[in-house]
Amino acid sequence: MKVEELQRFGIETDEIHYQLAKLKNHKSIIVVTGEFSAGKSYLINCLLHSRDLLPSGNQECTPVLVELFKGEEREIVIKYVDGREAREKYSKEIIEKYARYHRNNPQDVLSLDVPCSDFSLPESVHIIDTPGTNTIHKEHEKITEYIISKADLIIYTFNKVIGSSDIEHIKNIKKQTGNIVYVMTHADDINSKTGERFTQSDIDRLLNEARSQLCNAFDCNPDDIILMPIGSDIGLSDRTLPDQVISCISEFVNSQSEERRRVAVKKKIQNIIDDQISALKRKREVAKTAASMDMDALNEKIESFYREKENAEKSHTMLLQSTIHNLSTPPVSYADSPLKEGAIFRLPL
Ligand SMILES: Nc1nc2c(ncn2[C@@H]2O[C@H](COP(=O)(O)OP(=O)(O)OP(=O)(O)O)[C@@H](O)[C@H]2O)c(=O)[nH]1
Ligand SMILES: [Mg+2]
Repeated sequence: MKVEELQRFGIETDEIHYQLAKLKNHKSIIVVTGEFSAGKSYLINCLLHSRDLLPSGNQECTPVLVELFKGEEREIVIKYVDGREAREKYSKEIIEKYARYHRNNPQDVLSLDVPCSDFSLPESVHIIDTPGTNTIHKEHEKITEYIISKADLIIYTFNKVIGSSDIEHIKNIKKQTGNIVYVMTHADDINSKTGERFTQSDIDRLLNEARSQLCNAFDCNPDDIILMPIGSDIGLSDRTLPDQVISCISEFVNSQSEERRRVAVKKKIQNIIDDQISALKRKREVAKTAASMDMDALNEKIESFYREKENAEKSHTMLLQSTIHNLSTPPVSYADSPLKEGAIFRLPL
């Protein structure tokens, strides 16, 4: 069965194409998320050795997605929610204009593509900064939710303490992926009790508290949680902690063997199909209560969908292989970025 044939069952094939193209292009999408002001943007700056690459600040700051990747710093692509794109000559001012929240931000910008010539992460990585959660800007949260569904790895940041709203957010992330690395930011803060910088034992105590919060909430083994501290300010000069985060990202990327990537993509495609089955089932319920609707046609659609799905499952590996092969000229938009065209149209903004 060809991917396009799934359209007959109302399945959004854009997303499937995107997943297959990502597999083919060996691209790793790493999404940095967490509550507003947790330190997401500053963490990325620290990892990329630049104090002011991304705007950061004490008030809600990042209003759009910012995708950073290895590339020549020639231009910045601005993507709009309706799929339009604009290109600007690369400059700090352009990043500042779009990636810092102010009252007059254009409302319809979804993301920026920012190349970095000096990129200290593995070459296949595209690291994405996101607007913070737990704010009054619900549209920002929608953008963040959307990009989390595309992530291979989530870096979940929190400022020293994990609160109940963090737990809620992490619950939602876990519905999409189990690949989460927790990063406790502000490990270089001043301890208000002592007036001195946090000592190693202060940091260990905070890490232990966060670990037990996560274990209690998700009923998991403490050893299964990957949790590391960072002080993004001191980290700009003392690379001990940032290097640990970079090693962790590199290890993740290296662990993504072809087979594992295939399994992950297969799971994502399966989820897309299962979601559509659930949607069809819901429609059937609505149809039942409405009584007057064409039940036979709807039932037939569901039955035939199940049949097709079973067949697809049997030959899933073949489907993936042949589809990847057929994608020798994939729609460039999906290969380039998770934020383009079809995918954007379906953003529930
Ligand atoms: N000393 C220190 N300051 C930090 C650290 N992380 C963030 N900050 C500061 O905390 C403030 C918020 O950091 P941001 O990186 O803007 O936070 P954010 O999570 O990107 O915030 P939003 O974009 O609003 O969601 C800024 O003033 C940063 O300089 C850290 O690890 N150590
Ligand atoms: Mg930010």
